[in-house]
Amino acid sequence: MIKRAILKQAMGSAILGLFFMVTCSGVFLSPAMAGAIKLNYANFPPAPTFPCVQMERWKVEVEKRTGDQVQINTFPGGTLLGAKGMMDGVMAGQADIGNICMAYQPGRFVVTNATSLPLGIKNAKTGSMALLKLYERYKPKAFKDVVVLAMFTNAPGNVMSKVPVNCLADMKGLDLRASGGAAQILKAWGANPVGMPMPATVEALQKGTVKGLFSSLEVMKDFKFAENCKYVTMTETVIYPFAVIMNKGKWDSLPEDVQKVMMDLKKEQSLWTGTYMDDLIKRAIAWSKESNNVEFISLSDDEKAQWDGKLDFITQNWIKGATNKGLPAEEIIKDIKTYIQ
Ligand code: 3IO
Repeated sequence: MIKRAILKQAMGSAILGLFFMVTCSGVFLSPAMAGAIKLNYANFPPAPTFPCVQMERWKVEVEKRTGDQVQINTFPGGTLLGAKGMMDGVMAGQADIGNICMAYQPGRFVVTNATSLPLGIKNAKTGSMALLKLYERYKPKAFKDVVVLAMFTNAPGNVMSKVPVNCLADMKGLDLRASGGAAQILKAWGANPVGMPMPATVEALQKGTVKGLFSSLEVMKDFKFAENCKYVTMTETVIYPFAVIMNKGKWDSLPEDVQKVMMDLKKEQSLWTGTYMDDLIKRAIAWSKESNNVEFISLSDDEKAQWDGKLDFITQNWIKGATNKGLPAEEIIKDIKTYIQ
């Protein structure tokens, strides 16, 4: 008993001594200490997918450019926040930083979701730059309680399916997964849109709840959809806008030099991600052909004109809705068209 008490006391003073050594040497107090600022960054899809690849790239750049003052802890795969709770979760401080896909809450991000109208965005690089410009120009209210760290889009969507789709007639009643505004597009083409975030699609395809999906083709590789979907019909229609956002209170607590590093990275990161995505699409197409013998179906000019012609009303409807909400809808569309030229 006595021995133990002595041991306890000795340990206690050793810890106390260590505490003084550390505090007196200033290690506890210096804000420039490595990793002194810790930020949690939440993401909803699995680690190998592009939203998480760009997250890891951002982490590395921020840690490097702040001289390791900042340590970013990343949480892919919905381990901290999921697809639908991302925006509110970051606003509430459950994560400091989060990556949102705006299509999952179409009514919430009216202005930025205009980039997902069928306006002819050709690739992710163009889409990403147009989206960021649109955001900077209109500073939509939806983002007033957060700080935007980057914005980017995926590449234009195509139909990935278990059955070949050669013409509009083949789309009739086909259960295809899509989210946000893309559901309207699939409906206009005669298909039956089934809404769910991307990560839920893996099981839906395996179980047969859906016969395919409509999105950018990198998912053929990153989610291994090529194992289920042996056909791709090249429609090259519409992108999804994404944003990386930070909790406002957390932002305000950061030193100015750290804030500057992040703001200087905003456009660069957006461009990096768009470029990464476009390259990834090329690799995913090659991989799908080589490893899974996927057949790529292109539409004739006549057929493509028919598909495109079914979508004109979508932008018109958006303009009506946005105008009713008091937004300069015509101007927003005109701006996007200019940005993507
Ligand atoms: C997406 C979301 C998470 C991971 C990879 C992705 N590629 C494209 C999307 C956008 C999306 O959710 C969708 O509905 O196509």
